[in-house]
Amino acid sequence: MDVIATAGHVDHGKSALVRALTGMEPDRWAEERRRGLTIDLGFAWTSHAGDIVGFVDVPGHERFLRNMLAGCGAIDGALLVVSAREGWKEQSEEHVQILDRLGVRTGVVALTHADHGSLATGAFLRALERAAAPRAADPSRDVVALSA
Ligand SMILES: Nc1nc2c(ncn2[C@@H]2O[C@H](COP(=O)(O)OP(=O)(O)OP(=O)(O)O)[C@@H](O)[C@H]2O)c(=O)[nH]1
Ligand SMILES: [Mg+2]
Repeated sequence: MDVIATAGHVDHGKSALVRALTGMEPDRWAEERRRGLTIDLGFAWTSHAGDIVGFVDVPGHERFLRNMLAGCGAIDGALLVVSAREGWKEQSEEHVQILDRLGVRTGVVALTHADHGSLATGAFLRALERAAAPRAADPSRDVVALSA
């Protein structure tokens, strides 16, 4: 089983994407559902090509950074979620720096909210440029535009 952790700024669509990919609800607590905000780690899984793929859904809000850190300590890859509407934000950068320092070298960038406006808007293009920017220790990072 491979385990993938989400990463990215608050409200950029991490939990919605995990829900769409697995059919499972990653926000476990009533308070999270009431506030529409992930606070604690969420867990979901699906099967792919005969194997199980597990997801750890992390909070994007800066106040819950410790929970994000707890969730991505032993993962096989990251699903970095960047809203095409808002573009690259503080926790996009912070989470990527954390993943870099933890040695997570495998990942996919999901440009969410692709249904919001044109894929040629400035925010979308800047997010794409930033997310795909080559990093010395990160030779490949696929970027996928989607809508959950
Ligand atoms: N239109 C549209 N709405 C989306 C998309 N993805 C997520 N949303 C909405 O965006 C809002 C935030 O989505 P979440 O999945 O809660 O965001 P999050 O990144 O998990 O937020 P935190 O866990 O609090 O950091 C919700 O209202 C979602 O329904 C998308 O691709 N298109
Ligand atoms: Mg969430």
